[in-house]
Amino acid sequence: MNVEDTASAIKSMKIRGAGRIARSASESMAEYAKSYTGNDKRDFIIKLNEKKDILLSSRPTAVSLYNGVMSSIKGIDNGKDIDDIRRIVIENSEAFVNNSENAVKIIGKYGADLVDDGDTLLTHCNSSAAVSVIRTAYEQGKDIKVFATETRPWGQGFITVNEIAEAGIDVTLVVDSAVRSVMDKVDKVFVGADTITADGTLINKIGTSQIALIANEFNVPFRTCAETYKFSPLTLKKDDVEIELRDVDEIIKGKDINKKVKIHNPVFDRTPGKYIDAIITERGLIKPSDVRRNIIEIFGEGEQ
Ligand code: RUB
Repeated sequence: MNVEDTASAIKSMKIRGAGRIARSASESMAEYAKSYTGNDKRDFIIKLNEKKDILLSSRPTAVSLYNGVMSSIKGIDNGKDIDDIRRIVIENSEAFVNNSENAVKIIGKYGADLVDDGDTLLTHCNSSAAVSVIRTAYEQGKDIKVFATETRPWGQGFITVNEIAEAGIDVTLVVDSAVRSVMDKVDKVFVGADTITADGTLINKIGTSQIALIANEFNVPFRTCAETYKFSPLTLKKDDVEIELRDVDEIIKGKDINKKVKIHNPVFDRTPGKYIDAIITERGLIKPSDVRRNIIEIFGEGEQ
């Protein structure tokens, strides 16, 4: 898919989930590099930067999009000529997508090792990384049950329960407000991540922070499953991650509601690191307090 169509599919959530948007954006940069027919190296670099900006403006919160797109154009300024720049973008994109897909599998394994036979798990929204943990635990032969939240307003939980049921796992759908009433039956919570900030704050689907608080109240371990490209180098100096506000129609369409009522539709929230037992990454388990050090190791300390 070309860059413009990819950006529009991300905006309208035909492509959604932090990992998927990052991979599809990176792939569309490679598609653009393949299709470039000009003969001016400087023009090619300018156009690649314009395409980058189109993708980055499609959704504001998940840093995976930024990391995926930026890693696709890494080193283009050192490209010798147009063919060399094209090769750099294609190879970068292939490496990002392969590493991303592998990371989800590795996270599945590390996460599943934390699941015991007979456990009941709870997940929120639809996270490929969290579903990978659940599937892998089941494939390891563990007898597990899962609660999955509906995830208002968009209903990503329906995707999750179908994926889990298709894998043969016992799964129960609950509305978001039922989390506290079922937490006494839950042994472990696994959710995904859109962004992890340098101070170990998790930014994920709206409702995640309430689940973390409830898990904390019940002494249930709360873990987020996050490839390290969900870590934000942009937050090393300043944490100003924008929480996306989406169209209020997602909430009120088809509802009988007085015109004077104001509607607020934030689609992500922030969970402080103190409520997170571990971040499960392809590098292993990371404590929220170690995120800053990991960001510096992976991305460096320089200007982002
Ligand atoms: C999706 C969401 C997911 C994370 C992680 O929100 O919050 O938990 O993106 O997903 P939306 P993954 O549906 O609004 O994109 O593990 O697949 O990257």
